[in-house]
Amino acid sequence: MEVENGRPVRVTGDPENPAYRGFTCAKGRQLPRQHAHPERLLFSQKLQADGRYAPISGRMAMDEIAQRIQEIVSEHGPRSVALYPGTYSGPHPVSIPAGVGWMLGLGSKMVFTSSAIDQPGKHVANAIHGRWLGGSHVFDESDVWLLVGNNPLISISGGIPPSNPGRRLREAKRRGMKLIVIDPRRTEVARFADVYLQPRAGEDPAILAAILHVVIRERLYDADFCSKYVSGFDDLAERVEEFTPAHAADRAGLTAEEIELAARTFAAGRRGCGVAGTGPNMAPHGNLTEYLLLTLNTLCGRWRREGEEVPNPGALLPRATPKAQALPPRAGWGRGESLRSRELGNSAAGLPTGALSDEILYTGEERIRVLICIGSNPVAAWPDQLKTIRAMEKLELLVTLDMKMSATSKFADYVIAPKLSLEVPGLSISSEAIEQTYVAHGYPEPYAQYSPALVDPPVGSDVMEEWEFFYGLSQRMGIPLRAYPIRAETGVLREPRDAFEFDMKNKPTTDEVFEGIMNASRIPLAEVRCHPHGRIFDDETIRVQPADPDCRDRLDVGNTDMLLELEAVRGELEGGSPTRRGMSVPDERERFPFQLISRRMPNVYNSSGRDIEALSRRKPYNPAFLHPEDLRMLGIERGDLVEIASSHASILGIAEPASEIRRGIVSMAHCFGDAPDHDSRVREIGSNTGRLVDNERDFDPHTGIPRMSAIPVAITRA
Ligand SMILES: Nc1nc2c(c(=O)[nH]1)N[C@H]1C(S)=C(S)[C@@H](COP(=O)(O)OP(=O)(O)OC[C@H]3O[C@@H](n4cnc5c(=O)[nH]c(N)nc54)[C@H](O)[C@@H]3O)O[C@H]1N2
Ligand SMILES: Nc1nc2c(c(=O)[nH]1)N[C@H]1C(S)=C(S)[C@@H](COP(=O)(O)OP(=O)(O)OC[C@H]3O[C@@H](n4cnc5c(=O)[nH]c(N)nc54)[C@H](O)[C@@H]3O)O[C@H]1N2
Ligand SMILES: [Mo]
Repeated sequence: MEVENGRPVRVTGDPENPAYRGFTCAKGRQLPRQHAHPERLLFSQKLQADGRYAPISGRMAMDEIAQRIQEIVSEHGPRSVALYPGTYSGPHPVSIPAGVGWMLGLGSKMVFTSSAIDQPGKHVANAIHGRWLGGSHVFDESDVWLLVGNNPLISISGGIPPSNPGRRLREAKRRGMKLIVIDPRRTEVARFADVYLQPRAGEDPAILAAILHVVIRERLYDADFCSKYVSGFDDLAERVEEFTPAHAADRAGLTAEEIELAARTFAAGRRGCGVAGTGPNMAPHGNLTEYLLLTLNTLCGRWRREGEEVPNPGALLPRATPKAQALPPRAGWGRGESLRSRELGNSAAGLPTGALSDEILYTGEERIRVLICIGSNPVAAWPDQLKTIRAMEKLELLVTLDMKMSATSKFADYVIAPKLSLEVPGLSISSEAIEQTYVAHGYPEPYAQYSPALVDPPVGSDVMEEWEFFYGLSQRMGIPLRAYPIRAETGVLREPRDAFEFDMKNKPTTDEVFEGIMNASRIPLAEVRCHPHGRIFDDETIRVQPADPDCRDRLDVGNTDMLLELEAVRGELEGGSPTRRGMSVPDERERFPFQLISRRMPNVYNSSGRDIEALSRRKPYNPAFLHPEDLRMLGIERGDLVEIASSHASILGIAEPASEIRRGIVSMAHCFGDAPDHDSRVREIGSNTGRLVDNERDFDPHTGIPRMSAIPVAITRA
């Protein structure tokens, strides 16, 4: 990064960085513009009686907020306070630990994260299937790879390592890796696929069950691994028997041969993994999709065995102590705290964020009255936007920590102006640690980097780091602050870390807090700091140890609830039985003949980036992408305004032909638009697909995530 007059001016890739090798993403390259954005908040804001906002010093904001929370808590108890960390808590490694630490100090467990409206099925499936303590195969060593509804070349988030996914994919193809992609849109990554399936949306459980059917019928599984380490095989085999390739093909609009080819190709590899993304997790039965994928990996024995080296023994993470054995299944849901407003509770994916607006709107005792948002944007991101807005209006206190007056901040009582990424020290820990919760995510090598704060905040501004806000609240409320280490749902075993106690008299620096929370890193932070370009710390070889002699634990591929859900999927289309929306499938398909699916666009990050001109130059809105033949059939042309209606609400969209999309599908990015007052600006800000989502229908009974992809919609000219 180049600095002129104390301000960042240019970001370019670092060819000397051994993991990224010069790769950056467009959004990263525009950080200087984000930092200098005219709408960036240089002062915290307080809502005035007349509905306008006025600047307030950070200290005074913390005084007032602490006092208000104390009043509400003394009347209604700590449970009335909720915290919602979103995607921009990720780049700031201390912000979630400090926010959660403050909540626990306060005595509230009401922490809701964006994970529960992202890929909650991953957490649930990993819990009930169990985890393999030797870890998974990684992309760079594999000869087959399956992607189900993710697009890592654009999302740069999972499925292919985030450090230069394009180069890694090209190298893998050159090595002869076979890539299988299942996605209703022929995505950027699907162009590299050896086997590409373009199904109707929402049929992933049936397709994966049929792939398992073929793997079992043709005995393509790893019988030795299954006999030693797996339970539930016979129940699974019995359940998938009726999921013939012909049945799945019929529902998903594929051919049986395509599904058979995908199954045989996947099973023929020696090393590999199947990974799903947000698409199928937001479509119904996300837990089941993730569970069937883990089951497929397990049947094919795609786990590291005794004596094999682990590719990433940890850098900022503690040292791996992998073992060739299963961590037995645990409860996927029903884990402690429950909502008052709905029959939903804490699952392996945390509390049900998809239902948080109900918990705020609830009229009984113990509702949520205070919400603190860290780097998150409920009005843009939560399912059912109109209900979310009602919830924001009902809160007694809404505080956001946000760099601008986001769609949510416009409803806030206080908006705390934060320091931005280049103004604070940074660590690569969040991309490393994700390996602990998700299979085949994170860095495939022991890479780590520390970067110091590179510039000061703008002269005259009053901004703070997210953790400083929670530290300030804790001080004022007289509660100790502790940062807890990431609690691993554990991909490979690791040495434990200790919680870090903040000194509540002498405020630590961010660097001191980093030292404190990285207290058990395999590579000491001081050593990581000596390598300004980042480094792959491949100095140590750690191999998977033999299983404990008396270990009988097994991975479970026959979970009763999942097999019952699969049975229900089998029955869904039969005899015109009513869907959970109260309509038979044929009736619904007639009234709402299209399926709206989720996607990500290259130059935005959820609700961030679309206001940076260099990023949105070509299109500041989120087009409604449709197959050209569908547009012709509807009499709609490129750029026409269309109305997209679900059974719940309707939004405007701007039509854009895209021949890579399956017919009958409309593909549209989320987190665009704003509250309804701004709808007439659809050509400048796009529209909010979350408004189409009904968060009380077709929701997952365990994580609460509603149907946010594969939504039945009707499309007409507006
Ligand atoms: N319909 C539909 N809904 C979806 C999805 C979908 O595919 N379809 N995707 C879901 C997914 S996967 C997710 S993760 C959620 C995202 O949900 P959220 O995390 O709630 O939403 P974001 O838009 O990512 O919010 C980021 C906020 O951080 C602010 N920000 C930017 N930089 C900084 C910073 O440095 N510090 C601070 N404090 N704030 C900053 C931005 O201005 C923005 O308001 O949305 C979910 N919602
Ligand atoms: N450029 C950019 N990058 C991002 C983000 C962003 O907003 N922009 N957001 C970040 C966040 S918060 C996240 S969680 C990750 C997500 O990362 P990914 O999961 O890779 O997200 P997408 O690129 O949206 O890929 C989802 C794919 O699912 C497909 N799909 C939709 N419905 C279905 C279905 O029912 N079945 C199947 N098989 N496929 C379906 C869509 O066509 C799409 O190609 O990306 C992160 N990276
Ligand atoms: Mo996400």
